[in-house]
Amino acid sequence: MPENWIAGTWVGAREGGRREIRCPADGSLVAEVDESTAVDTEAAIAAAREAFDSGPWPSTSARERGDLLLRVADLLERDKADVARMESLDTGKRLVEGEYDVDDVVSVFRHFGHVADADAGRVVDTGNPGVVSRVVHEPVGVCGLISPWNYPLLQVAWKVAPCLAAGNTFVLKPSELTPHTAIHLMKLLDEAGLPAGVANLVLGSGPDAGAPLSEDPRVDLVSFTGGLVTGKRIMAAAAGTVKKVALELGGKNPNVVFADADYETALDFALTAVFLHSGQVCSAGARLVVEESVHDRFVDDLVERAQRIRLGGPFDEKAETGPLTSAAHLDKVEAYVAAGIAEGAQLRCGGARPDDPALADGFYYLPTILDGCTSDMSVTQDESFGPVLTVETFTSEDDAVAIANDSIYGLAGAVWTADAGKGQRVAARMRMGTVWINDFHPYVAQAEWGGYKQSGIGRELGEAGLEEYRETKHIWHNIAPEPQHWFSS
Ligand code: TXE
Repeated sequence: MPENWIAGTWVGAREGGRREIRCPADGSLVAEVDESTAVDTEAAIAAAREAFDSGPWPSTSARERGDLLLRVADLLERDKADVARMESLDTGKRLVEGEYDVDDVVSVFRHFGHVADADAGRVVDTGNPGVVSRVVHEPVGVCGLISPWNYPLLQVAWKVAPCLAAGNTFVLKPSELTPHTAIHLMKLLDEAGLPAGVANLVLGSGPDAGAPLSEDPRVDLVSFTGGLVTGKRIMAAAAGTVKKVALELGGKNPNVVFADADYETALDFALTAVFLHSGQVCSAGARLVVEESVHDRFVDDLVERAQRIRLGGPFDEKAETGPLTSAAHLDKVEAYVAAGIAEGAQLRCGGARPDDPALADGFYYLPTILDGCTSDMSVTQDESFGPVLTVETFTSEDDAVAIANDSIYGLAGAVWTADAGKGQRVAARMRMGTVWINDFHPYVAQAEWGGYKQSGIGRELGEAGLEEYRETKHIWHNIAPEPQHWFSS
């Protein structure tokens, strides 16, 4: 079956390309899918344009659109087992994590389903009884949605659900590494009753299938989640036609641990913060900033526990985390660690691929801790997106804040302390879109998510998540027009 979904029909890549999707856990072939090029994306853009300009979707009521999203949430729950399995095969992540991800996806569709009609605009008091003045929300138009491979369907849901809630049409280009759940989502949108041409999907690489979404004048908005370098490229390309741009570009997220924190809990969460999904999480707590007085014990204990983390594939019930997504990504993480050691970081554990023959065909990398780091090293500044923790120390609250903020990124961070006042003070000074106090990673669809500084532009989820996909118009209605006689002639 062809895998591009364009104008309500499954079509193959016009130039006939195919791509093998292999499970990163063992290299096994999952499937072959279409590998599209710009011609396919242009056809998808044309379909989305036509559906926006002439189709019924943009003018359906916001409640109808919300109801459709709620139906999609129900369908995803129905298909949870299959969707989780697809996600785990494409990403190599543990099946249980694939299942958690589907639950999160459902909550995102429900959130935007509920809020779709929550804000119909407002009436403005002009002081003039002859005028009715309203501020209304309208869809932006055709949206280009480009998503990554770490949480494939969740990242898609964060874009697709608000995009549809606001009445837009879209072309989705998921990561070429993990296309299956996006394909399935198109089937569910169709089953839920979405008109043809509103949702369009093209599979393929970023430079070929993705690039037209930030260049084509028929696209009004481009929303991208991925790496900083690609994000800058997309923003520059979008400038040519002044598209609306939404970017989520990851981070180098500090996890600040004060000596008075609940020791065991802070230790446990410091591990999850960075080693969950082998560090392939935009909010990964990859930068431990720990108070000097507890540093030695804390890092010794972290190393001891990190060395016991069990690696394995999606269906290995003993596994605690999985592989990296690709050979290229594994190479990148290895080079990052080598650069850190060359800069003077002290390798405390990991720093290599595992020697277990059962893992030899997967892209595994051992949980790695680099101690003795400073803010001027590349390892504390650059995102590795792998299972690599850097450790820095501080001696005062001001020092902790300065180190935590010494980054071009500003996506997320955490502070651990038993002193509630200190927690609030430090959190208020941390320049990040999300700060956890005595926690790491949780998010809810009702609260905004997004980055300060070079971590991105705009907000996903929450109320502002819908704003990204809406234009706001002021309609001034003079209900008693009369000549003004401004000019006497
Ligand atoms: O991402 P890319 P890559 C970070 C992480 C990782 C780095 C690179 O540090 O090591 O990014 O990963 C599409 N026009 N994050 O190379 O290139 C591409 O096809 C249009 C953080 O895998 O950013 C895919 O669909 N599209 C992150 C998507 O962009 C283009 C999640 C992401 O790919 C394109 C993943 C182009 N010119 C990686 N080039 C997060 N924020 O969560 C590529 N793409």
